[in-house]
Amino acid sequence: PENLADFHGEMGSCDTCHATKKGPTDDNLSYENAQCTSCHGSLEEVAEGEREGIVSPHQSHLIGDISCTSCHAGHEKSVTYCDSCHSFEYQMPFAGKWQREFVPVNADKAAQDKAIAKGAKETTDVVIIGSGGAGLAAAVSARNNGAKVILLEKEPVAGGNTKLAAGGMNAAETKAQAKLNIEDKKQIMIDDTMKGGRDLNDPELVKVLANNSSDSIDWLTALGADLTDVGRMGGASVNRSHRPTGGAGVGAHVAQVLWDAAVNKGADIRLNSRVVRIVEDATGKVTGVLVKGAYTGYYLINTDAVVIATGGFAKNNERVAQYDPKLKGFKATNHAGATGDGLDVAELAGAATKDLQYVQAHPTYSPVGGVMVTEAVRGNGAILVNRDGKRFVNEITTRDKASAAILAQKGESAYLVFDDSVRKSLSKIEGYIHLHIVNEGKTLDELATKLNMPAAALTKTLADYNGMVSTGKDTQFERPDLPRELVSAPYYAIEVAPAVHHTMGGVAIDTKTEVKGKSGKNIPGMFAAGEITGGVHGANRLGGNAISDIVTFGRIAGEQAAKYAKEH
Ligand code: FAD
Ligand code: MEZ
Repeated sequence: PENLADFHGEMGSCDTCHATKKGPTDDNLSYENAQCTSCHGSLEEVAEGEREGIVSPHQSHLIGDISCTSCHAGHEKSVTYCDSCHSFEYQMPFAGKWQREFVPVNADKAAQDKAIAKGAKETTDVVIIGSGGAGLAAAVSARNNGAKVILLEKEPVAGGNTKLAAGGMNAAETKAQAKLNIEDKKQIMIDDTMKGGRDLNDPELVKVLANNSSDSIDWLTALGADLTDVGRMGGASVNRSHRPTGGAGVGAHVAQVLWDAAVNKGADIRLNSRVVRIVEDATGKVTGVLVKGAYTGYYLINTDAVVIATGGFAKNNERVAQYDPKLKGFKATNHAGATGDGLDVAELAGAATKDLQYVQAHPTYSPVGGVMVTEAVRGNGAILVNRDGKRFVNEITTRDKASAAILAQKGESAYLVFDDSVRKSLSKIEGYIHLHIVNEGKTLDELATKLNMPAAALTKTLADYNGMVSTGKDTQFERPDLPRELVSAPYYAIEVAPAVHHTMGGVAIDTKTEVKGKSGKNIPGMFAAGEITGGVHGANRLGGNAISDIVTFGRIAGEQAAKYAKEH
C-alpha cells in the first residue's frame, strides 16, 4: 500500500474510516478521528505505550482535542506536524516531508465568487477567525454576552502562537504580586511599554492594556488558570510576568483554559477552516465570511460581526523581509500558520494597517532544537556568554538590543549559561533538556570543554558575575536585576541565536477593537484583537505583553462584537 487509505482499504472498505462513500462530512474530520481512536486508543493511551526518554510525538505540547489526522493522512502522504518547528525524523508510516507552500487568500477568485453567489450555508451572530488566545478569549466573552459563535481555524491544531508562549503574561497591581510583596503600578507598566516600544505605541491602546491587565489575570483565574508565579522580563522595571506555579509555559496553559471554556460555553469551533474573504454589503458593513474548508470546500456564513484574531506573520519570511530586509533568511520561533493571510483578508476588506515595518527578533532561539528558549531563563538568572567565555550585554535588556548584541558576536550566536538553581526555578527548562539542546557540565571546566570555550575565561566570567550579584550592582553591563549567584553545579549551556518572533504591526483598531478602514472611518461589524493588530507595542514589544494584549483585547472584542450583533 502507498498510503493509510490503501492500507485500511485492504482490511475493509471506505467505511473503515468514513461514514459515507462521499468522504469526510466535516472539516474537523470528527467521524474519521473517532474511527482512528476506536481501534488505536486515544492520544494519551498511545503515548502511554511509548518508551520513556524518547521525544514522543504523542506527548505533545499542543492544546485542544488533538486529532490523529493532524499528522496521519488517508489518501496523501502523512506529515508530522511537529516538523513545522522541529526535526525529529520520526519513523511514521507512509510519511512524507514537511513542506508548505503559501497560497494567497484570493488565489481562486472565480470559485470564491461562485460560492458567494450561491448564498449562505448558515447564519450566526459572531464569527471569530483564529483559535489563538485572542480568538478563544473573544469566543468566551462573546458567549458570555449571549452571542451565537462560530470560530474558524485554518490549521489542523488549535492555539496558534499562543500555545507556544513560554515566559509569562504581564500584569500590574495583581493579587499574585501583592502576595509576593512586589510593588507595581499600572502607570509603571504603561511607562515601561511605551519606552520599550520607542514611544511609537498608540498611548490609548497601551492604557487599555495596562489598566485591564490585572482584571485579565482574575478573569483567567476564574476560568481555572494558575498564574501565581511572577518573574522578570526584559524591559520591565519590576517582576510582573505571570505564569503557572513552578514556571511552566504560560501559553499552552492559558490556551487550554480558554479552549475548555469556549467549548463548554458552546462555541462552534471548526479546524481546517480557512477564512479567505470577509463579505460586505454595498455600504461597507460586514455581512459574512467565505470559508475554505480543507475537506468541505468553499462555503459562506452570514454573520453580523466578525472578530479577526489571526495572529502575526513571522513565519512568512518573504513577507518579513519585505518590511525588514535585515531579517531575510532568518528562522522563526512561530507556529506554521503565522503567515499573515488574515492580514490579507482584512486588507482586502478595506482595513487600514499600521506599523507593519516593525518586526521583532527573539534573541534566544535554539537552531538545533527548532525552539525558542524563553526569556524567563535569563529573567531567573541565566547569563549570555560568547565563544570567548565572556559576557557582552545586559541579558534582560529589550529584545532588539539583546538580538543585535548576539549577532555582533563571533559565529553570530552565543551561549545561555545557567546553574542548577535556575533549572530548579523554572520547570519549562525540563522541556529543553527533553529536546536534547542543553549542554551539561559537572563543573564549569567540563562545560567549557564541551563548548570548546576557554575554561579560565568562563570561570572568571561567572566569578565576576557572582561578585556583582552579591553587591547588587552590575558594574559591567548595568543589568538591573540580579536574581541569584550561579554557584550550584551542574552547569548548563544552550547555544542561541536570534530568530523572527513577533510582528508588531497589523490592522488599525480603536480602544473598543473596532477596525479602522482605509477611508478613516471604522468598518461596521469588523473587530480585531491580538497579534493581527498594530499599535499596542509600537516599534518593539516587551516580553510578556503579548499574552496580556490578546487576553484583554480578545475579551473586549468578543464583548463588543456580541453587543454589535444584538443591535444590528
Ligand atoms: P495566534 O495565537 O497566533 O492565533 C492566531 C490563529 O489564527 C492561528 O491559529 C492561525 O492559524 C489562525 N489563522 C490565521 N489566518 C487564518 C485564516 N485566514 N483563517 C482561519 N484561521 C487563521 N508572548 C507573551 O506575552 N509571553 C510569552 O511568554 C510569549 N512567548 C512566546 C513564545 C513563542 C515561541 C512565540 C512564537 C510567541 C510568544 N509570545 C509570547 C507571543 C504570543 O504568544 C503571541 O503574540 C500571541 O499568542 C498571539 O496570539 P493571537 O491570538 O493574536 O494569535
Ligand atoms: O513575550 C514573549 O514573547 C516572551 C516572554 C517570550 C519568552 O521568551 O518566553
